[in-house]
Amino acid sequence: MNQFRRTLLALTAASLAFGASLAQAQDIKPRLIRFGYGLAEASNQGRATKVLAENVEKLSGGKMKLRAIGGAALGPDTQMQQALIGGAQEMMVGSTATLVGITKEMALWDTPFLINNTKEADALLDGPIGDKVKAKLEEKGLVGLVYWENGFRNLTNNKKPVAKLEDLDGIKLRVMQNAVYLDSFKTLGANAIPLPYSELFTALETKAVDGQENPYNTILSAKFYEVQKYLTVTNHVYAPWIVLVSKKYWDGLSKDERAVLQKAAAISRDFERKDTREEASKALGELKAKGMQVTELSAAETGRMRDKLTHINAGIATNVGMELWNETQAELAKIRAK
Ligand code: TF8
Repeated sequence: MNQFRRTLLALTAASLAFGASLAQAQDIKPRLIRFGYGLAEASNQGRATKVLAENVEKLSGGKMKLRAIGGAALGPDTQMQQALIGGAQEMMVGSTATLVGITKEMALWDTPFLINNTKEADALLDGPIGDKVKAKLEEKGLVGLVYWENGFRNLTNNKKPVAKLEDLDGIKLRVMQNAVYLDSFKTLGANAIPLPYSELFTALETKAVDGQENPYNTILSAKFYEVQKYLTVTNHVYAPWIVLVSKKYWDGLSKDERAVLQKAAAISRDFERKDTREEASKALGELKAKGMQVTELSAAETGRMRDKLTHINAGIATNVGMELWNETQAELAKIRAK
């Protein structure tokens, strides 16, 4: 063996030993994490969950395993949140809107037309305001890791094309279990009915409700186009998802184990937003191809809708606190000026 090869071998052996000792130095135990989510496996939520699981496993040297349980098999968002608080389940991803009963500050993200585009969304959610709202979860027994994108919500129904506000009159519209959504759509004239997501498809299919609102991605992946004829492009609110950990579980993890979850969550967030945006950019065309009749709201009608909904902002501001509300407006002004 020549000198070069001998040196190379010695170096490789040294670096292997170093790597192994690093892995051992890390305080990571074998862990099984049950991670629940509401959408189907073949959805943006399901795909990002897979990326999260892969990275938890990789970053922990195979010691930590995330078992993904989709399709609301562990119950709707609100039920999983309680399971996390009680320590019966370790992790989940779900809507911030369904968290408002636990942490009132989450209602900030329900504000109609608060966020205009994805650049604003990322800057606001990943900045000081997003952190502040997330931090409020801890006193309630939850740890918020990252925000994923659910997206801009649009309206579908099976009764008639909705081209103006008055068309909403009498439409039985499923909304999330959230007071702001309920008030918003009542204000707009719909007969708003709160239902958990897990009951939505059946409710549409059996005509218990006429319509619903969700981002294009979900209308597509949940096959709402099979039971909904009309889609109106409203973009009335940007809705985030949030990745949560049970605080009880979190408190029992080592620093290294927490770092694994944090790092993997950040990777999953970046993947999820990119994936969701790519899908959303193509989804409208696909929904049309599936037979949905699409109505674009005129600027004047969008303006009327905005004006009507401005009335509920005062209520949201009171609920989340005037200070947080004002800070949010200031932060948005800063983001928009950039
Ligand atoms: C809804 C939401 C859903 C989420 C999901 C189950 O309409 O948009 O995407 O709750 O996590 O309920």
